[in-house]
Amino acid sequence: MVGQVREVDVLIVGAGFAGMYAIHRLRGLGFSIRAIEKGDDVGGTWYWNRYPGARCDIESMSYSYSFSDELQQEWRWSHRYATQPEILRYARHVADKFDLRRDIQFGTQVTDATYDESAAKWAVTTDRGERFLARFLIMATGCLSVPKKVDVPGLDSFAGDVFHTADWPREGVDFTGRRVGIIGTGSSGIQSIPLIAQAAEYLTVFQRTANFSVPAWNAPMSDDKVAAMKRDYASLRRKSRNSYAGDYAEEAILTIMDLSPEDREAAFEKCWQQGGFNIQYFFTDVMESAEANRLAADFVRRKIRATVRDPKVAELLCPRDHPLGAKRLCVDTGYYETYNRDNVTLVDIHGDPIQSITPDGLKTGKASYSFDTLVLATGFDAFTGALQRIEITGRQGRKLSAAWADGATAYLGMAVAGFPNMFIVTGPGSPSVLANVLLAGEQHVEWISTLIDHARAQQIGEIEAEPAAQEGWARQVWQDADRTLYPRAQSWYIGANVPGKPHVFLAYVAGFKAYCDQCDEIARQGYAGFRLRMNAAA
Ligand code: N01
Repeated sequence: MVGQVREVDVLIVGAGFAGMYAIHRLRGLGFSIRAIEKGDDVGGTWYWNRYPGARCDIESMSYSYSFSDELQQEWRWSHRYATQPEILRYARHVADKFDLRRDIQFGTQVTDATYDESAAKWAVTTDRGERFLARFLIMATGCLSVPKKVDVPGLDSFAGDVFHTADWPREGVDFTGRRVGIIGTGSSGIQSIPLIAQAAEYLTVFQRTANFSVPAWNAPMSDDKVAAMKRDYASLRRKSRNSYAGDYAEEAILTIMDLSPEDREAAFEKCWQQGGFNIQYFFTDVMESAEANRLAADFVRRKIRATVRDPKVAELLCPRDHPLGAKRLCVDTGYYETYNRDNVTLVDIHGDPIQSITPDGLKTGKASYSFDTLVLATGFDAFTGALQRIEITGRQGRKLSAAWADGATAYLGMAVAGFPNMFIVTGPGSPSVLANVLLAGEQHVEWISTLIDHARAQQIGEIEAEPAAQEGWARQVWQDADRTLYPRAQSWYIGANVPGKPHVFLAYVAGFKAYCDQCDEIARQGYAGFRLRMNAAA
C-alpha cells in the first residue's frame, strides 16, 4: 500500500486493551477504522512485559473488560491475580471473539501524524511508508509502554545478556546456572526478583530506592467463588464504577488518626492479611495525613523487619524517603523472603552509586560486582513516552512536544488544545494508573466514541479542547494532587524518573467516580470545554 493513501474514519494507535475495545466499539457504531500496532499481536503491555512473575495487581475479576456480559461470564480466571501468559491468552480470546484482528495492522509503528486544517483530517505515516488519512485519531498508546532510556554508563560494554523487563524475549530466559544482576526495585523488579532468585545460580539486586511492597496472597479461585462473583457481576461492576479506584474492593471507611493504637494495629493487620492495595485504599487519611501515612509505613517496616532475617538487609529494604503509596505500592509474592536465600545479595546503590557497567558486571564507588546476565527493571517514560515517539503536528504546525515542553496536560486527560480530533486514552490528567486502568480505558473509549458519534450525527467536523478548559483541568489535577501526599515522592507520577522531564502531576487523584461523574456532566452540558465546529459543507 506504499504510495497510496488509505482513508478511514478513525485511526487507532495501539492494540492493547484500550485499543482493542476502541476497535470493537467504533466498528459497532459503523465507523471505518484501522488500528496500527507495533507488536505482532494484541495485548499491549501484556504482550511486552513477559518477565518471570509478571501478573496484574488488581484482582483479575476486576482487571478485565466489563463491556460484554457474555465475555465476563464465559472467561474463567484461574487465580486472584492472573499471570501475564493468562492475561495475554485473555487478550487473544477477546481478539478472536470479536474478530478484531482484521482491522489491526501488526508489526507497524506510526512515525508521524500531522493535522491537515483545510481537510480537518489527520495524515498519518508508518515506519513501512504507508499513509493514512483519518478524521479522528485515537492514541491508545498506553501509560507505561515505552521503557525509559537507561542512564547507566558503560551499558554497551557488558559482555553478557541484557534483558529489560518491559521488552522480554518471547522465548523466555533460562536462568539456570547464571549469575544475574538486576537493577530496579519497582513493581517489575519486585515481581521478578523472587523467581529469578529461584532459577539462577546467584542474584545480586542493585537497589537505589527501597519501595513499599505488600503481599498479594495470590491463590487459585475456587469454582464456588467464581460462580458467586459471576452471579453478582453487574453489581460488582456498578460498585467499581462508583468507587475511588475503579475496583470492587472495600472502600475507605476508617480514619487512621481516629483509631486507638490497638484498633489501628488490628486494621493494618487485617489489610495485610487481605493483601493487595488495601492498606492504601482502606483508610480515608493514609494519602492525606503525613502522620497517618507514617503509622501505616511503620507497620509495613515492622513487617519487613519481621520477615528478613539479616537486620542490616531489613533496614536497607525499609523505605524511608517517600510516603507509602506516593510511589506506586508494589504487590508481591515472597519478595522480602527472597533476601533470606543464600544465593541473593542486596546492594545499596543509593549510598554507593553505580559508576559504570563493566564487561563482566558493574562498579560502584567502593566495590565491583560480577555477573553474566543483567536484568534492567528500570521503568518507563510514563504517559508521554509513547506519544512523543511519534512526531505529532497539530494546528499551525505546532508539535505536541512543544505544546508539552513545560509538562504534559490534556483536557480531561484525553484532548489537547491545538490538536483537534485527536484523543488520548488514559492520557495525562486522567485517573488511569491510579485506578483500575482497564476500566478507566473502557470509560474513555465509551466517552470518546459517544462524542465522535455525536459529531457525526450533528455534522460536526472538528472537536478541540479549549485552551482555557485545558488549563483549568491541569490546575484542578494539580490542586487535587497537592492536597495529598502523592507529590512528596520523586516518582514517575510526576515524571521524576526521567532526567530532564518536566515535573507535573500526571494522574488525576480525586478518584474514578469523581472523574466519571465530571465526564458525564461535561457531556450533558453539550461537551463543555470543547470547541465543536461544523463541517465546512454543513
Ligand atoms: O518501574 P519503576 P517498574 N540506576 O519506575 C530503578 C506498573 N507495573 O517497571 O526509584 C539505578 O517503578 C528505580 O530506582 P529509583 C506499575 O504501575 C505494574 O518497576 O528511581 N536504579 C526503581 O527502583 C509500576 O509502578 C505491574 O531510585 C534505577 C526501578 O528502577 C510501573 O509499571 C508490574 C535507574 C524502576 O521502578 C513501573 O514499574 C510491573 C538507574 N539509572 C509494573 N533507573 C503490576 O503488578 C531506574 N532505576 C500490574
